Amino acid sequence: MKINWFPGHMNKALKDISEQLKKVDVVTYVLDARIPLSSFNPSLDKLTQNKPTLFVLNKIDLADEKRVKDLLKQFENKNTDFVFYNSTLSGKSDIILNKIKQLAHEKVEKYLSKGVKTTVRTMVVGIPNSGKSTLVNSLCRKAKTETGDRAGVTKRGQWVSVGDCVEVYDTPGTLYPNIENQNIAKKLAYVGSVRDEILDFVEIGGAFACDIVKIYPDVLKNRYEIDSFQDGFDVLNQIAKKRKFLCSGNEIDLERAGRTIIDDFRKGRLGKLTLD
Ligand SMILES: Nc1nc2c(ncn2[C@@H]2O[C@H](COP(=O)(O)OP(=O)(O)OP(=O)(O)O)[C@@H](O)[C@H]2O)c(=O)[nH]1
Ligand SMILES: [Mg+2]
Repeated sequence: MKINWFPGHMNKALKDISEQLKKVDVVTYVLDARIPLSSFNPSLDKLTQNKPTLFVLNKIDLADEKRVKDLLKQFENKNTDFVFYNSTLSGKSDIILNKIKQLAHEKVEKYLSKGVKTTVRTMVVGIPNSGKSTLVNSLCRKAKTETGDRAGVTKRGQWVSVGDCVEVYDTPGTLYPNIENQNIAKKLAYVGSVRDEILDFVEIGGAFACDIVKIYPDVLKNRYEIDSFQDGFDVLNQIAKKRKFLCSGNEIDLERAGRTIIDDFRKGRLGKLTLD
């Protein structure tokens, strides 16, 4: 199975992002802390490379913070900043707003020196389902944008006023036209950034099992009491047998086992994990 998902609304979104960027002082680039490298989108990187950028390592509550820190060392430079964040918690958004204003300090100071208060504009970009709209709602402390536990909820851009002289543009999650690196594509699928309907959950669940034990050897033992296995199918087989997942005709339901392991990962039931 080759994983690729680039629906028409994403192509439109990238054009709109390019247009709206002219009005924007700072880019707020939301990365999924469970895949901090694989959640970079080369199409977005190209568009936003000349803007000061705040990288929000979102979903940090589900991720392995130490591993994320090690991975990000390579990106430190003076025109960027990082923040680890959980967008579902309320009352923490000042950290983000302050960092955005800091990155726009040249503009803010220029206007202040003339005695004028200016508006700082930021655009929130990132892969689907990384939590962009939830972050925007967290910044304005109101549910002004639609959010949802699946890829592709936001279909068009939307300006939202956050108060205290900051405006935010929420954008649809974007991927890129051809994901050649299928290791990256699999990780995007594991975290829910690719539409679930195009995935084969036997394949993706089995692949996840094999990938995760390379980084966290005890995960399958801790959650499913699986001590050893031959391949991904064997893992799903063992889970299905232990949980008595049967199809009609009493056949083992491998698909349900595949969905179970992916769902357990997404909900944090396997622990705080980072896959890059
Ligand atoms: N645990 C956890 N869940 C989060 C966090 N941020 C967002 N979510 C959840 O992730 C899911 C996706 O959130 P959205 O804000 O709709 O994601 P999005 O990036 O706007 O998605 P698209 O519009 O499809 O691109 C929702 O179920 C949110 O509740 C976070 O920091 N931690
Ligand atoms: Mg959204």
